[in-house]
Amino acid sequence: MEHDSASRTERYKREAAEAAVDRFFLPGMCVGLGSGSTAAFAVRRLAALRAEGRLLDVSGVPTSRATEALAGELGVPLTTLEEHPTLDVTIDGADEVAPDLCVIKGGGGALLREKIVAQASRRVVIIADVTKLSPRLGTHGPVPVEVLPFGWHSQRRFLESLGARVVPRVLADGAAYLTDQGNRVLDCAWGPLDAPEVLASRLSARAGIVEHGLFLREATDLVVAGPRGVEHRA
Ligand code: ABF
Repeated sequence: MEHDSASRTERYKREAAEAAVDRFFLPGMCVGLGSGSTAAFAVRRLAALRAEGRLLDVSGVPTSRATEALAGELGVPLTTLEEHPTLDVTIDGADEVAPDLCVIKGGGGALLREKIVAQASRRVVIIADVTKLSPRLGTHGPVPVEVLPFGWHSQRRFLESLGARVVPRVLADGAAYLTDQGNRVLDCAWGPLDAPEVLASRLSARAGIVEHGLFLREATDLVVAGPRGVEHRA
């Protein structure tokens, strides 16, 4: 019996992840392993299938140290983009998904490696629970922006000049949150975005901004789970 919406959402995350692994991971593949709690269900599904003797020749490139640790703990074979510069498919989560499959990612802080792995993949399957769906990017939350520690106050000023409300990401104890690369993350709230492409190009052109969470061309598929079951969109 599910007592609250949180447990329902967790079930939807698991259902979307498992459906995506079952549909898109095939024997012999080199795959991208996303970060966050939804993507963790995908890693667990791959491990479960391996325990049944399936997909034993699938190896994965992790998009974060946390994913690397989880995969290692579960015995999922890992590889690197150096060994496999092109991946067959990546399965990863998102913070927000628009109807045109543009997504916001980075809530988990892994956006740089996630975008590198996504752009190295022939297919990028976003997995999400129905709460992540959004009519327009920016409706639900901020756009994470990864910046070098050198000069990050200038980036904050720049982002505010573009109209964002900028919140530097910190840990529970108030210390600066640092990505796996040792960079800072500025969570930038613009509200619903009129022209995400224009914003993305302005962010990409700024020296000191390492990456941003607007993934506008990466996703090829979406597997979303909710009260009406699991749906695949391409
Ligand atoms: C990663 O996990 C990030 O790109 C994204 O921000 C986050 C989503 O986390 P969760 O699946 O826990 O909601 O994919």
